[in-house]
Formats: sequence, C-alpha cells, structure tokens
Amino acid sequence: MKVNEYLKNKLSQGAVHVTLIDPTRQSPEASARLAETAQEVGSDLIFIGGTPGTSQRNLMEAVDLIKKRVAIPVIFFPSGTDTISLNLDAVLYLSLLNSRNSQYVSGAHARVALLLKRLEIEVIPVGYVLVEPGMKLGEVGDVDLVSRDNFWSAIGYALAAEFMGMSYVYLEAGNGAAQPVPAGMIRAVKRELSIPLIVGGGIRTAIDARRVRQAGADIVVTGTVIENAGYRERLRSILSALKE
Ligand code: 1GP
Repeated sequence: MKVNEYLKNKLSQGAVHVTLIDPTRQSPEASARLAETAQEVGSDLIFIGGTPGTSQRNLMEAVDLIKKRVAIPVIFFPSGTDTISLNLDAVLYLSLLNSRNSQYVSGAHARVALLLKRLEIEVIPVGYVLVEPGMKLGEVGDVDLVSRDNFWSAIGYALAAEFMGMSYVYLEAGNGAAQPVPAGMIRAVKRELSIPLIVGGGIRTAIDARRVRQAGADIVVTGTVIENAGYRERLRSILSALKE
C-alpha cells in the first residue's frame, strides 16, 4: 500500500504518531532497535533523518536494518540532497515555506526531482513551517521564524501550503525545542485548514502530546524522547495519551 493511502487510512481512525530516528546519533543496529520499540508501543510511522551529516552508508544500513525489523512505513526526513536509500517507503518533500533561502523552499527540490521520479520513490509534499525557537534548523535554514504569538503568520503559511496543493502542513518548533508549538497556534491553524496538520518539536511527555492533539494536530512527531533513558515507558505514555 502506498504511504499516502496508509496515512489516510490511519488518519480516518484517529491521531497518528511518528517516531523520528536520527541515524547520526547511534549505530544502525541501535536505530533498528529504537524502531522496533516504536512499533511495539504503537507508533504508526518512522521518520528517519532530521539532521545534516548522515553518511550514505549510515543511512542505507540503518534503513535496511529497520525495514527488516518493522512493518510500519519508513519515511525519509531529508536534511539535504546528498543521501538517499532505495529501501525507503517514501520521502517527505518538505518545502520550508518561511526560509529566506530559496534552496530550502524549492531549489534543492528541483535538484532531486528527476532522480526521485526515476527511482520511483513515493514523495509526500509538505508545507513545512518553522515556529520559534526553531533550533538548529532556524539557523542553518535562514528562517524568518514564526513568533510564538503570531497566529496570523502561522495561519498564512499553512493556508499558503494548502492553496499551493501540498498534502500536509507541518508546524515545527525545532528538534530539541524546550516547548512544543503553542496549543493556541495549533488551534487557530487547524480552524482554517482543510488538509492534515503535522506537529513536531519539543513534545516530550504525555501531557504535551495530549495538548497538541486536543488543539488539533492530526499527526504528532516525537524525536528526542527516544534518545533519553526510560524512553520505552515515555513513548508508551505518549502513545496512550494520543490514542485514548
Ligand atoms: C520533529 O523536530 C521534531 O518534528 C522532533 O523534535 O526531537 O524535539 O521531539 P524533538
């Protein structure tokens, strides 16, 4: 089944949870173990990637091992255009809408478009909107961050993504952010949007996850949680908050 269909089907049943695994933080074997735990506690998808510096070998080995161990789809979360694996189920085609650098909006995308087509890899078009604090991506991506109290700006970018024909909007507070995107902002965006809303960054606890979900996130992404001790239980409680 195509990932887009799988996602539509999951979304029709309720909240979707994604575990983001950064393959640069551990060995491919350890990445695969994290993916197994994620699947076991009820995660619906794996995103792999996230930070620059992934080597081609590391990515390929991690994806190959993860694909051997889990049945849920494995989707590439690219941080550049220099690595790819043929074993991926899909690639997020993330346009960073509030970057001042056109490379992040559409330039890099144009460079890899034909390659992705020839490789017959499913692409998932996403309008990616970075909200304060934005973390590392805010700096490297030369982003005009949406400030946490500027709901109008968030709504504007989200609707722009919808009008441009993208399949999803992704509100991102940044990898390792101290707090998630504000609930009020998620609510304001969700009220205007007709396409599914992904929210990630800074979601560490069941309370965070519940708040983000209740505000209107359709898909909730967590990353850093699995890098800390006790992650299995933490992830389990996030999942039960989302699926209750
Ligand atoms: C995915 O960047 C996030 O949207 C992940 O952020 O590591 O803070 O969970 P965390």
